[in-house]
Amino acid sequence: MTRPAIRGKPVAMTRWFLLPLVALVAPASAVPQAATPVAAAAPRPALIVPTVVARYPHDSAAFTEGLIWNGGQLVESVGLEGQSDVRRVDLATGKVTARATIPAAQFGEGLAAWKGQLVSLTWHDGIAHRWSATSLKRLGTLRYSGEGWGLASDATGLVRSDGSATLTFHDPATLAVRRTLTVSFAGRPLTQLNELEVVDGAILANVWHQPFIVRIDPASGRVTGVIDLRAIVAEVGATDPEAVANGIAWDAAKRRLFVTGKRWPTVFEIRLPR
Ligand SMILES: [Ca+2]
Repeated sequence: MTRPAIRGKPVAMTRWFLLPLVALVAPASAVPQAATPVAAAAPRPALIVPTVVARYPHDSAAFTEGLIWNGGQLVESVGLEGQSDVRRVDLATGKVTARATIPAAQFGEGLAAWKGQLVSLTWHDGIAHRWSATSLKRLGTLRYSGEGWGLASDATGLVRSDGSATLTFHDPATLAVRRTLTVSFAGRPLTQLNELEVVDGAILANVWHQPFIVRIDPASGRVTGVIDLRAIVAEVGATDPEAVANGIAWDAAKRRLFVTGKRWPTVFEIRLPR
């Protein structure tokens, strides 16, 4: 591909941050030849190159839409109409130890835990399912407006993505909207935010169809870092264009970060540089 230019200069391949970040904010053909004043003034996010410290098996049929660490296991939300479920998964073996199915007409999406319960989204139905975290027994449903993509919990409630640059913070008991946040990358809104996880107060988000996880300041919405999954995506070697990175789980007790993707055969435990 033709290398785009930033601020009138050609992009050197050794300048790691330009091509991937340009790809995140706009198609290369749409990148202006000179940065806008807003973009020029915005701080450039840091590139974060993770180290893979362990690999675990993952169901290569699972269309991963949400991933969390809960009660000593992974819990995963799997999508597609007629195939959606929420499942508890043994990390070491990848075996499903409990499963709850989503109604066949619904497309399962993001998943988060809140006080002994799980909440899972659906893509277009505006229905969130509530489950017992331990048994996966269905406890009821809640309603929300808009699309459901990713979901995560922080100390105060739930945060949802919908494929746009907006994150919506919800009351965890009712899903009432508390506030919204526009996520910006180098001064521009960053869309396609997908699977979410809250790690040490920052929001991590997969960017759909990109081999990156962005780290978001929950107060300003600014992307402060980009976790580079390109080596992991290359290792997976998926040929299906929809087999994208879309699972992030954080084991806070052991400070382990797990990533996987749709139909990936592997869950990667990664470590970020300090
Ligand atoms: Ca997650």
